[in-house]
Amino acid sequence: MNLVEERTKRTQWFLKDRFGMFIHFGLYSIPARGEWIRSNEKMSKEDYQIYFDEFNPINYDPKSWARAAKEAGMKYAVMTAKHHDGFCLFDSKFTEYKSTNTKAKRDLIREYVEAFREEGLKVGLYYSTIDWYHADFPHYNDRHHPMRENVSYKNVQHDFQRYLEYMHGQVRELCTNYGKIDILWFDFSYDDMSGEKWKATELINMVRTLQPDVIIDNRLEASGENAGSIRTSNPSFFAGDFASPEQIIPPEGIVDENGNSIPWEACITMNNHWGYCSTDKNYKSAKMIIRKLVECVSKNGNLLLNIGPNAKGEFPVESLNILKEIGIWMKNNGESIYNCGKSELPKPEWGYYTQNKNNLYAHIFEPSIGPIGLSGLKDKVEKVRLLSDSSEIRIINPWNTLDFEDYIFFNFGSPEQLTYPLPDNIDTVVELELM
Ligand code: H57
Repeated sequence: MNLVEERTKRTQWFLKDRFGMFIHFGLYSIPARGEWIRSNEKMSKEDYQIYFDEFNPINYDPKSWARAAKEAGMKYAVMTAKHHDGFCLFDSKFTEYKSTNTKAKRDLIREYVEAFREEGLKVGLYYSTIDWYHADFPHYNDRHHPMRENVSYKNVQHDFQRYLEYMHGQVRELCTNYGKIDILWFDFSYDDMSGEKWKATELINMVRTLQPDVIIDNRLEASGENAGSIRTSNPSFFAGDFASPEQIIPPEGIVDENGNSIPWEACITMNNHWGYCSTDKNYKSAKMIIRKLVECVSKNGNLLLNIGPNAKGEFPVESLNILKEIGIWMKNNGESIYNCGKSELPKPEWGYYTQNKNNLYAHIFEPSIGPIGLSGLKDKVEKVRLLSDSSEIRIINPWNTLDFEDYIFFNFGSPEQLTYPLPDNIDTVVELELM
């Protein structure tokens, strides 16, 4: 098998599951101004140390997180084992800067993987290649580093090889001590901090030996398009298994240079921060998120929806409410998401199609004043049902219209009431069984 075939095989479950939870949790949950606070506010190690000294998420209960994820219809999760600030939520023997050395005294990652697996969810780990704590990570003049303009650090030497040993050692721990890991989510590469600079071939060889089936994102490689060589027909060994567009749903999905779809996952925040931000109440509505999930699937993509738990280790109440609302819709309509992907039909004006073999799902976003037209389906439809309750929807001939070649029309309500409107809704899903 070549690399592309291996990727296709490994990502099969991922493309079926479609919907996952991202969790950004760490010391930055305490200042509650987002996970980039140390860099944004150019904080020294000492400035940031107060959060390490204080860290004690007394209500950390990943079982309740796992239940919330499962009830929302999510099938997998990815949690920050280490973010850019270098703080480890797992018991690494390579550092003192870890949750087991805080007041919490717990290996938060161990509890997370156990809790999520118990709920039947697949587990992923986020590991930051960037590290603002480790003394051997380049700091001066690095455009992201908190100490980038601190003159007292100007002449401090670093030994990048030593950092790489640290990074590889920690990835080895994560791949050895926590059972089967389903996703590794590296973040990120830029400029020449990319690919073999991370000793990526060696790293991925090790990962594949320890976790043969794990799927890996595409961020060990830098690229303007955020996709690296994964889009070529000859991807590098460390190109990754899926592309990871951040805070964007690519207009046409993501295809390789031959136009074939490649696995991708849009990661999206609920408000405007990954890490908990107490003042950011700018939450997307459940309706919008559901529609964005549909859009991803209609373009052969996944959605990884983020939660930023607070310093107590709790999901923000706004996030919980949104998850609940999503869960209600998913319970009734999940069939149009799981195992589904892009339809060959062009995007309809009233919403999106998703498709699973002979089952075509019409996601109707736009309220309608009357019969809804679907092109390209004349004499191709066996039966039509409302997905949420399996009630019959009959194909009708709208009165007093020109004969639209190749269109079918259906209506909600009785066929005599030809103007029965479809109310404004989250997403009314109509299942069409194709011949
Ligand atoms: O963990 C979340 C998310 C999943 N990725 C992290 C965020 O904390 C952010 C990654 N952002 C990358 C970034 C931000 C500024 C520029 C890159 C050109 C190349 C690199 C830069 C400019 Fe910088």
